[in-house]
Amino acid sequence: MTDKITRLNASQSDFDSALAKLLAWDDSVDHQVNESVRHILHEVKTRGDAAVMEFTEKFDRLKVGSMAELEISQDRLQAALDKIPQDQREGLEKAAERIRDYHERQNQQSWQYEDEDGTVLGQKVTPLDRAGLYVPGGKAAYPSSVLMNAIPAKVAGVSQLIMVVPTPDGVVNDMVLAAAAIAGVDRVFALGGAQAVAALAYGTETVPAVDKIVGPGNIFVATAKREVFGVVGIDMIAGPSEILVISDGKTDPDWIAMDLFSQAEHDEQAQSILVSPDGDFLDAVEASINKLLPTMEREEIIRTSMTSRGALIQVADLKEAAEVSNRVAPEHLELSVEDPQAMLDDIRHAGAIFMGRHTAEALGDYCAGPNHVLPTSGTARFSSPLGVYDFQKRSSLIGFSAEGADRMGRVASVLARGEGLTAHARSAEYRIKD
Ligand code: HSO
Ligand code: ZN
Repeated sequence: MTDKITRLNASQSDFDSALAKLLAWDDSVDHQVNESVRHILHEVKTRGDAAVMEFTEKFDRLKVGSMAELEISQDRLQAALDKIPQDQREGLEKAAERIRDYHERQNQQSWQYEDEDGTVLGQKVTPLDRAGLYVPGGKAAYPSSVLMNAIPAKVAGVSQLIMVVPTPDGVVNDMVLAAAAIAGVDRVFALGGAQAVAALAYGTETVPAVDKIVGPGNIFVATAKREVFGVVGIDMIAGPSEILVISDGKTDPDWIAMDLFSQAEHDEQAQSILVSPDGDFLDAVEASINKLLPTMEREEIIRTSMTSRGALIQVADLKEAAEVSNRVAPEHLELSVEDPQAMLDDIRHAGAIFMGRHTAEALGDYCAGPNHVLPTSGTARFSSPLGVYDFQKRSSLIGFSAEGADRMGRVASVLARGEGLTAHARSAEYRIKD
């Protein structure tokens, strides 16, 4: 390795600023991108299918005579499922089963209770009517992400799940279509970019408008999602993948190096950090990194990610390791230690926590069961993995008995008059017994 991987020590005087510098990344939005996304959104909103077809021809070099040609039929999804290698089909099916089992436990229940006046209060849980799932094309077209986004939506009870996936030059990814078939996606359109987000948000003659758009995408997709937020819901704006490993120094250094690579290989901006109280172990992992890197298919991406955003951090003990991790609030946190349960109380911010030496983060990406759509860039401080609850909403239930209306009507009347809102007050007062 020419560039060395950053080495920090939590005891160094400038550790705070060194850590802050390490975590910073450029997420500034390009003015040019904003402009062109706004234009695309406006065109699709006002001209519907015609604009979507024009942009698809321009950006994906895909010319069609009608929008219907851009819909990928259920038969085509089934054909993709039949076409992919048997081991891939079984892998997707096994993963889907585990993801479904896990997410079924997240289903929220409606509830009601009655107070002493016989007044009923509660919360009614309702799935979204329609959700849209954006699936990127090209090198980030992950069938596993189709499962991770689509299954919670279906478990939540979403009646129509509409997927969009760009097919530049008409090239489709059969594994992505197979995953859509397994997850029970209702309709699929060969669309991408800001025009696909616009079609889902505003609806066109052919593409139904959805209530929420989920799924990752490039800068155009992310910008479009930001712009349509409010018209529809969105999930989150995903940053580059991250992993932070806390090790007690007793795991095979090759395992740890490969776990760091597993997120570094996603892209050059991905971030892989190892934290350990054992300085010799950090040396051993660095040696493993240098030994294993030339064997990697994505060597250059991993090298760039590891040398520009990776770090090996020495701490005094596992307590301090947890403190450093909480400051990073990583998307993925591996506790590669003897007793991970004992560390849990100290861990406050992480998208997903992988417990123990045998728990490679990669298994969580595919088939453990929990979702791999996780908060990135420190947002685990205030947000959670994608789940069933992202496809459900809650309505409050309020049903006053005559006694309740009398008692609480008096309270409401006083407060309403205090706010100077007479109609509110009188509306409550009509129901007060004389
Ligand atoms: N680690 C990625 C998800 C993924 N990995 C998909 C492999 N395929 C985001 O956390
Ligand atoms: Zn991954």
